[in-house]
Amino acid sequence: MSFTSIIVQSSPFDGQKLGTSGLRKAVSVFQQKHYTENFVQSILSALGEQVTGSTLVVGGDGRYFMTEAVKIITRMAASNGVAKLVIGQNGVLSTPAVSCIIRKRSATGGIILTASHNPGGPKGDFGIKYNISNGGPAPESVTNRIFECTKAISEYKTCPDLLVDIGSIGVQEYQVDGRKFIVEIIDSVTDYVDYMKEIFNFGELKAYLTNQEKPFKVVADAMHGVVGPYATRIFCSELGLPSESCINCVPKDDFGGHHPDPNLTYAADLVALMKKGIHAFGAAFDGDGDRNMILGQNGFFVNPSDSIAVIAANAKCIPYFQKTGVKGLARSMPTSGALDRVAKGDGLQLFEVPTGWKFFGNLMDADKLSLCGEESFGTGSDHIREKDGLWAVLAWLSILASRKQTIKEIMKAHWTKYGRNFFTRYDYENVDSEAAQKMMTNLRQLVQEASFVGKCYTEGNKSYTVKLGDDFEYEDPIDKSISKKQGLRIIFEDGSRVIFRLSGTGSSGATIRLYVDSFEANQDRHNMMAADILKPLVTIALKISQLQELTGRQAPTVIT
Ligand code: VG1
Ligand code: CO
Repeated sequence: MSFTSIIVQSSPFDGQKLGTSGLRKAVSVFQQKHYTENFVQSILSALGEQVTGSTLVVGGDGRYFMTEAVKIITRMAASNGVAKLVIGQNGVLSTPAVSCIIRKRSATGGIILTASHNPGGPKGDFGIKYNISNGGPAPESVTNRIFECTKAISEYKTCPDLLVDIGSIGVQEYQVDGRKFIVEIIDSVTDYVDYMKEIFNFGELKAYLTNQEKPFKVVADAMHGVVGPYATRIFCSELGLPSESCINCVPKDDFGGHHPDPNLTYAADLVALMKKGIHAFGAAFDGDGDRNMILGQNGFFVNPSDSIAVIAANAKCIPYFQKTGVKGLARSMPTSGALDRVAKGDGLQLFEVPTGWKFFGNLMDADKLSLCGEESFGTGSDHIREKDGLWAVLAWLSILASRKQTIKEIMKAHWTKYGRNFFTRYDYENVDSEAAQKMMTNLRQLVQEASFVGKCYTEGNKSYTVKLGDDFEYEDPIDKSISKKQGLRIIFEDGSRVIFRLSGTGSSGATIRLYVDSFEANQDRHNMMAADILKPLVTIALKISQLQELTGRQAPTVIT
């Protein structure tokens, strides 16, 4: 079938700036005439000459407006000279699956349709991310180029009559403006699951999980996000677990009206289920499948900052790392220092990067980094270039199968060996933007004053003296690019840290994140609650920032 493209006149929309991870706005914003088209054209234009003859992977988390977006992308890609699109069946691909497929098929890049952990549905959020040829989120050099295109756009190219069937697996061939345009619809799950079978020993895992005398009860909660079909295939079809092991595994375009965010607040149902004590292992995932929460029996919570530290310390339980070794470790700046202790103990290099997975890619491509994580329930490795929720779960299950201990026992042994970093994050969602900006501006000024260092803050019987205050700045060790203003840090003499950042993934108002990290070597205190240990530091942080006075918020929306 042959088609002819047309040029549509358009003009820029304000604010098509990519945040921590792609462009995220309310669905109604994306539904405006030309809005999505402008952004897609900007991605394609930012590719420059690379676009001609390129192969792009396209897929998303199944949220409302995704199929419309796939249609728009298909028509525009054809008109802009893309040679081939690889699309998940019905448009469905998890974020880690996109990364896996880009690498496996040596694609030019990929477009991911998701607003990740943000709610979906007609009144929820939509989002578009662009990933580059290494499979990872576009670095700032690329996202800045896309943003510049959005500001200068005057027209876009599309092929309005082209209608691709995204429901049927197979290859379709079209002629567009005299060029061949190929669309390959692939099974959403197979490539990813095949890769997991290379990384982990599925035979051993199956034997451990389905042991007739002592079956290991697992529950995986997909929160109605994209992980559902992947989890069902892996846990039920491959590892032989009963179907009730997978809950909320039918994807819904509005995630059942919930936040598809795997934390103690938004995955409260799973926490309640785990507290019944029936399951030895529980996990939840976010909308696009790159985040994970790990829970042990009776709801024992594994803090994400600890999770990556435990996986790093036990990497030898995973066949992939038996082959590649561990080249180095990395965490985002606000993530607790638990990983630093593993790096020190095991003689590995540790990198501290700004928030957002895009900062890990260069280190991985340069063979300096194998395992990395973020406090925001992101865990991953250099097997792909995205964080990977199911990978994290399989990593934990491999460690459990190899050590034959419970999650709680493994965590306790880890703290005994390395000491414990207590960590908490307070999120204040949908705060008035001006108030949030004002708080950050005041605080930036304060922490950068020369007299700030040496100041002593006392709360109850605890005193903390400021060792350093700054606005975190990062120089990429590989391409030497510099990222400024990545979060206000207050570091005390004893190594405790208080960090303030504004979220870059929200779609309305501002979200303030307050992170608190404190190391405790004394084993007698390892069983205490993080909330109790960190209370003085939280109080000091609130006082220094005047958060409550400036925002009018007495309590955070979410505490991790
Ligand atoms: C948040 C997290 C960050 C994560 C990002 C994308 O960003 O803090 O660690 O990489 O979301 O995750 P921010 O700017 O809101 O703090 V996902 O799973 O929403 O793509
Ligand atoms: Co996500």
